[in-house]
Amino acid sequence: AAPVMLSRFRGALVGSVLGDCIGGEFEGAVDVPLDRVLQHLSALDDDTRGEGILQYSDDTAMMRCVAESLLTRMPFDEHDMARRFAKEFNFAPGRGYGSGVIQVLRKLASPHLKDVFQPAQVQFGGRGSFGNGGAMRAAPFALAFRSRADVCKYSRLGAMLTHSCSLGYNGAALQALAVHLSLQGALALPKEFINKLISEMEEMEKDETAQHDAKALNLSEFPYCSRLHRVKELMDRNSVSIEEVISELGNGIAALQSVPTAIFCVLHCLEPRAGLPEKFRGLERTIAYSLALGGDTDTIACMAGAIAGAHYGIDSIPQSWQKSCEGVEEADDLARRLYDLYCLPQSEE
Ligand code: F2R
Ligand code: MG
Ligand code: MG
Repeated sequence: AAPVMLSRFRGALVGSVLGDCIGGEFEGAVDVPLDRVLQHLSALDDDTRGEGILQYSDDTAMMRCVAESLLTRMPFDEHDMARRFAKEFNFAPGRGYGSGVIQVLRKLASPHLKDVFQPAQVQFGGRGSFGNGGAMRAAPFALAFRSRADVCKYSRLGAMLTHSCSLGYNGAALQALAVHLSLQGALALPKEFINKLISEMEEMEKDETAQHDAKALNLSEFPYCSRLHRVKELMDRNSVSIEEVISELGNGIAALQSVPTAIFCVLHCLEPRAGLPEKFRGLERTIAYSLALGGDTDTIACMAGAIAGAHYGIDSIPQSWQKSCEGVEEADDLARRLYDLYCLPQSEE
């Protein structure tokens, strides 16, 4: 039976934290043999290792700030969200933040700052960051808003606090939309799921700024659409190697090289896959597969974990995995509170 909505909400945020904590082991690794991934995952079943042994990183730290801000300041308060990012960074700066975003987070801490979007706009010589930091924390936007238009609008704004390049904030919107559609059960029809994402991104990438940024970075005119078409082509193939996924979609720290990849991981693992244990259910397969790609594994697994968790629900996540990861209980609590908020009438704009 399809999971109920509350289970999907909890699955989304807990899946996101799990991907971050479990994926952290391989972040930056070039070649990750599948047996090393399986070894890492089977160690999670070892009861003697203690609870919360795998720590979360910036992905979860910032996701929590987004969720808390949405819960207290609906629909969106940029000053509140910026303040939470800065406070969290000041409290725990060693969570593995990107080297560029650190400068933004320091500036956001200033009580004299009037325009909270300004520090992001001066990053990288004024081009802004195209990193995946906006996308890695985007899941709560899908849980807070019912309409697709609101999910897009606010996930982009939330990302712009640190990522002013359209590749950065459009990547965040793509991730939030994927979680939104997954919550609605759209992964039951995978082809329709990907087609919907492509048509949403076509609209977003028509935008003048998006066209300008794509050109300046020497990318195709519609960079996310073109990656999502590649996802579709890979879905149609009987067998796909890890090397092909990396060369076609990427596994890097840029949003363009990781958000479509995370979406592919979820789609590819909807069915059992050779090399992955038969006892693994969908979310376990998705996280295992994300890790085997190497590169930005915590973030790809975090994003794939959120989309997959929204599809399979909380009951599909092994207790041993949940116990091994720091911050699962807090994520579960945030998901429950966002669900309560989601159930209240929302104003139509
Ligand atoms: N940063 C990491 N992992 C590597 C180091 C971990 C840590 N220092 C340790 O070893 O303990 N992971 C986390 O960062 C990613 C999200 O990054 P975010 O928030 O997007 O940061 P930033 O700095 O804005 O962008 C990341 C890098 O992308 C390149 N870049 C971005 N925009 C650029 C542009 N316009 N021109 C040129 N380069 C650009 C830069 O190299 C940035 O530093 C997640 O993986 C998270 O887990
Ligand atoms: Mg991280
Ligand atoms: Mg990462």
